[in-house]
Amino acid sequence: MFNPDFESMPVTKLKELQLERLKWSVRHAYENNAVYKRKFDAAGFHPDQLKSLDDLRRVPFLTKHEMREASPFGLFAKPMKDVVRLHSSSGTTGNATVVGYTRQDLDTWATLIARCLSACGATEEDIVQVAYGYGLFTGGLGLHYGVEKLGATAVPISGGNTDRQLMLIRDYGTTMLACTPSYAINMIDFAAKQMPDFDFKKSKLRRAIFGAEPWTEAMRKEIETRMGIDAYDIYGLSEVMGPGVSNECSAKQGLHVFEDHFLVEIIDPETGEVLPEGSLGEIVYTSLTKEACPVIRYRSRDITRLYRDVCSCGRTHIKMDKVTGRSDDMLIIRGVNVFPSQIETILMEIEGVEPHYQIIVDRKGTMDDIEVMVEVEEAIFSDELKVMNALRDRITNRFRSVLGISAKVTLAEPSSIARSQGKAQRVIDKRK
Ligand code: DLL
Repeated sequence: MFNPDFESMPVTKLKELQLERLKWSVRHAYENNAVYKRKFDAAGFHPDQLKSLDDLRRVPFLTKHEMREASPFGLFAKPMKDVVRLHSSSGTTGNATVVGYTRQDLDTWATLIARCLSACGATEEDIVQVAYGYGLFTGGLGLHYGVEKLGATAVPISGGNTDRQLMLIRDYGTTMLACTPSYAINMIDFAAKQMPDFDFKKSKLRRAIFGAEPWTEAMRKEIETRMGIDAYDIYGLSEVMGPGVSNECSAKQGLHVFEDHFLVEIIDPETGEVLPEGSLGEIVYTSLTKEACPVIRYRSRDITRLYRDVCSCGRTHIKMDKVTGRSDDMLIIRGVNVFPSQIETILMEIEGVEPHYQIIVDRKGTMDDIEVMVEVEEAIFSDELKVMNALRDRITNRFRSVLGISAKVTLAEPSSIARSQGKAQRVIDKRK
């Protein structure tokens, strides 16, 4: 562990620390930001009323919409002279949100990423190729400073330039890869097609830290087998900090949320009611130490579950399930709720199918229509029509029996679906 005192702190002590920090954070937001002051006043809440962690329920939620309205700097609680870096959310839904960091915030962030890398088994001996995009996106620079904080070696290549990525893995002896899982699949595909003499299994690559988008267990297995590595999940969101809000440990059963810096709740996305531990719902974040951009009860729209168990890694921090999607990614197909990740799981179980797919949603009259396009192996694509038809029927039947939806399945030629260098665009929603 990078910070054993904090990461394995007994839960009662951890809660005491959270309460102390929560009081500071809520007061900091109230006293130094006009938007928070207005919201708290309107809800009849004053920071003096916060006596226990449960009192947080009296505080109003902060929505993505409010964040955007306040953009660029309306939710800052420090003067610009103290803000040393800006980043922005990727803006997948609506406009991007701008976030700021003080020197202290950047130090906390780097420390939390160092914790994540350590949780994946990395040490200062590792050479970490940071293939998340550098720039306003938090992935590249976020990982970068964490690698340096750990004392490992950062290779700041950013996303793209796939041939160069592979050359550096070989020439620099990269031991760890940091990128989106979809970009890792892209690298595997590129190597197979364009660099036949490149073999991941002969490289020094041993582990990877993948995140920034949902990815299934089936996808993990696929990448681990093809690259000959151990792959871990890193989660985060710009509004709350960037990558490093939570990370998997050696147990690979859920992601520990760094509770000494973030307080988490699960709510019913429809009613806003706080749900008991173990329930599936929307995760809500409250920052406990952030200076420039505190978030108080921020509704992330990410859907997951929280639970505290005795983890084999020794960390005491609460765990969240792998995020399967955001509430706004959920497709409602003729009344049936489907997440793209459920479609991925089915596709990855079927032999002959490649891990490249896209989901197209449209509305015909009043009915939602879904088409799943998936690439198939070269040999199958050039095979007889009979083989193709049988494969298409198998996939269609699995969608019907497992998810209860009837989807049009299109088997696509190898390499015909756009490859990602960052976050993959899995869903094309023509209804919007
Ligand atoms: O994606 C931060 C990040 C960078 C995380 C690199 C991990 C690695 P945003 O661009 O603001 O920030 O997007 C945040 O992406 O609310 C989730 O919906 C999704 N997301 C991020 N990590 C994961 C993950 C970065 N491991 C949004 N699994 C979040 C599933 C993820 N979804």
